[in-house]
Order: sequence, then C-alpha cells, then structure tokens
Amino acid sequence: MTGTEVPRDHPRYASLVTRHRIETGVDKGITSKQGLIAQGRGEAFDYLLGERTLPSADTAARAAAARLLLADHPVFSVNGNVAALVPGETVTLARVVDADIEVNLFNRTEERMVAIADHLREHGAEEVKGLAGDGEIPGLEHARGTVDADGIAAADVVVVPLEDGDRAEALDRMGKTEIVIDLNPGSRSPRTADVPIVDNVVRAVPNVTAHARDLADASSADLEAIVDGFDPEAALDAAEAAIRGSAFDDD
Ligand code: PTJ
Repeated sequence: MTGTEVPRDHPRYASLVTRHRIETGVDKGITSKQGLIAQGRGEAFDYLLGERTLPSADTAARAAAARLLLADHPVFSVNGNVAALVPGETVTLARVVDADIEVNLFNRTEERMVAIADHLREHGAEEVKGLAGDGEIPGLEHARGTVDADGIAAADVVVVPLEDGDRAEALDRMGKTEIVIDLNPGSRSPRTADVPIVDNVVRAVPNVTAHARDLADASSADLEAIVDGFDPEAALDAAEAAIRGSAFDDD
C-alpha cells in the first residue's frame, strides 16, 4: 500500500500515512530498523491519547515557540524518524524561528548522515549541520556524543524530537534548554525537558510553527511571560491523565 492509496476517509488515515513514511524512510536508508520499533511504541501512546493534540500539548507548543523566538542560537536536531516523518515541516519551522538544522543520530553511520542531509535539502533546507562532527556531548560514547562545534555544541536551545533519554540528560548537563517532542510522558527525555511536548511529531512540528508565526511580533517581555508561565510537570501530568483515562474508558 502506498500513502496515496490510503482513502482519506479511512478512520486510521493519518496513522497509515505515517507508517508508510517510516517504511519509505527505511527503504531510502534514512530511518533505522529500530526506528520502526520506535514508531510502533509511539503509535501505541498516540492511540491512547486519542491521536489528537491535547490542550496541554498545545500550551507546550506555544511555550516552545516563545522559547525558540527568544533563543540566540536555536538548533533543531533531526534523527531518522523525524527526517522521514516531517522533513518539509522541520525546514519550515527552522526558517520561521531562524534555527539551524543538525542531523544527530542515535545509530550514527556516515551513509545515513549523508542520506538524511540530502533528503532535508530536497525538502528546502539550505544548510544542514551534523556532518562535520567536530564537537561532542560530554558523557556519551563517541558516535552518540558526536555533534557539530558550531551547531548543537554551541546552541542555547535545542529541539530534540524522539530523543534517547541518556542524550537528553547529557544535553541538560551541558546547560541546554531542551524542547522535547515525545508521545510517552513517562520517558526520561520529556521528563528532562524544559518544554516537553507530548504529541505526535507530525502534529507538533506544524503546531509550533503556527504558534511561532502568531507570536512573530510579540515583545520579548510577552514571550518571556509565556515561557515563565509554562509548567512542564503540569504538561506531563495532563498527558498521563489523558492516557490513564483513555485506558480505563470501558471500566
Ligand atoms: O535515527 P536514529 O539512529 O537517531 O534513531 C532514532 C530512534 C527513534 C530509533 C532512537 O532514538 C530510539 O531508539 O528511540 P527510542 O528509545 O525508541 O525512543 C523513541 C521515543 O519516541 C519513544 O518514547 C516513543 O514513544 C516516541 N515516539 C515514537 N514515534 C513518535 C514518538 N514521539 C512523537 N512522535 C512520533 N511519531
């Protein structure tokens, strides 16, 4: 089945199109096989969340947009799943908030780094970082800790969708402000984040962009008020409550 063959009125249309994008990502050497497993895990949480953006995730997306607009050097970190699912949306968000895009892989190979950078360029990216690999995240073994010295290593704010918990904690220790997009509110990475967005990356990235466009003319004081008013614990608790409520709907 291809994405275009899925009828639009199919009740699981969005989910099936998403699966197809991940499959194609694997075929193109962009997404790792582990990415398929990660997608399955994400789908289970998304199903329990009702495959919708919770109000708490929307609030988080607005706080993320404000944080990105206030940043001196924001970087959007792209892995194999993100590249397959939201390449064009990532490029658009980076343009709107003036962020760098850096390929940063859990399973880093030169082939995948190049394939992902090419894929992002095909979707409009002008500059893609990550290939220099001349910086490091201290505390991680070599491949997983490799970043660009003028990219993630120098960033003040990093967007890390579907991030591994160890790396999220290591970036936190480096003093980075982290915006994590992850469907599992119990995962270590959203729990480490300054701004956890518990939502599917396919909904969250365009939503952050929409908020950033809406806030484009806001003053720094207004943006800071949005950031200061955001409560990460409350966002995680709301997502967990939605999942538990949904799991026990039939009780
Ligand atoms: O491309 P690489 O080599 O960097 O590898 C990327 C993956 C995602 C394979 C790697 O980082 C990994 O194994 O991740 P985990 O530990 O499986 O964690 C993935 C997290 O993302 C889980 O908490 C999932 O619930 C969540 N997730 C999966 N799909 C989505 C998602 N969150 C948001 N949107 C999704 N579409």
